[in-house]
Amino acid sequence: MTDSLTPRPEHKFSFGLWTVGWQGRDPFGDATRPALDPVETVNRLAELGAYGVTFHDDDLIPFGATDAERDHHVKRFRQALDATGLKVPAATTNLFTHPVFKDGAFTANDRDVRRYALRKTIRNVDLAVELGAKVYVAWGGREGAESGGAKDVRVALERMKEAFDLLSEYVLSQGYDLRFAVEPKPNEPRGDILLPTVGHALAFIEELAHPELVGVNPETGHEQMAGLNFAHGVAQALWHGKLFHIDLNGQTGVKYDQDLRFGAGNVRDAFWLVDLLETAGYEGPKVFDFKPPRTEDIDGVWASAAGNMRNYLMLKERAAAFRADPEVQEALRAARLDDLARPTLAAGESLADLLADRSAFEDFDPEAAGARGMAFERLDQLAMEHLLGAR
Ligand code: 3MF
Ligand code: MG
Ligand code: MG
Repeated sequence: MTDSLTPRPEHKFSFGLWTVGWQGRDPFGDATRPALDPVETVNRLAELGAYGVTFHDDDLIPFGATDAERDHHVKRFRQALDATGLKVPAATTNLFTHPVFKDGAFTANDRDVRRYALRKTIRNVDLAVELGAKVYVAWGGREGAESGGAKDVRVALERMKEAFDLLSEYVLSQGYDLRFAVEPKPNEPRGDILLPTVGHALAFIEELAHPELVGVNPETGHEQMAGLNFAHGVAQALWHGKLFHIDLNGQTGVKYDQDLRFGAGNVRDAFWLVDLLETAGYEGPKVFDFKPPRTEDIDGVWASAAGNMRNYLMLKERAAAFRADPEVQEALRAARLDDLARPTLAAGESLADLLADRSAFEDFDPEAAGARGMAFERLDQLAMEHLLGAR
């Protein structure tokens, strides 16, 4: 293994306790693996070269635990973090497993469920901050509906706003250095989930009382389940300054949520995503939110976990080679990416100047411009050759 393919903490790779800890229970079958002790997970992730670990409250502290049990679980976890140096860059709330959340949490029709969901979240926000988290992820998997009359979407969005405004007020009142990251998903487990894509979430955030405290946590498979281009969604989040966190995994097109390891599934989208994150200088944590398939035993779980990081690093090498190749640079110019980077009006030019510019319209030759080739195929073939290691 070459050194550049060895995961190290500075790569900021992180894993959810629920990922390697998934026991393989699915709608059709029972668990195929035993439960994994969070302390064992911390130790193994550190050995594999990860930077961090993230968790839902209930991954660490079983739902319904007493205060004494809670302290015990947190203490053991903290000791493992201290011993290994693994960080907790982010944390989140389980607002989807218990039957109380069957109709949602922040947007449940039942008001007492919404109040409980806020209290459960705030309790774990305190723990997240205690453990050093800077981001608090909010995935509203049960915020949605299976039928039209069951949810008044405009009213539910008002309740969702109320929840984020209250959470922001709490963080500000405590003086916490914590920001929220909304994780969009189109469906599963609900038939249709509110804030289904990165674009919906970005628009929602602008309606909040403290939009500066809220960004997005896009996930590969979630955007691809909606047939969307993940790299494009992430690029738009970056453009808005809203990429607070990212969940990476693999998915093969529009079907059930596969949660494959990163790089499996749509490898071309994975290549462009890594190229984007690396060239944009994204410095936040990169979380692998995958599920080791239920065919795997515990050795297969760790092989799958390691595969995420190695695939990222291989794609990073391939993307860097692509960008450094003089032929690619020439192909990028031929495809006129440099022209796209030039503002459409020249420096100092006004709208009136554009309107007076005959070369922009009266004397412009659309037939000639329409006949110009864009040379994108040559550029894409070069990308393919780098991706497949042919160059
Ligand atoms: C579901 C998910 C979630 C979220 C998590 C918050 C259970 O498809 O992706 O994982 O990522 O709840 O981080
Ligand atoms: Mg997911
Ligand atoms: Mg996720």
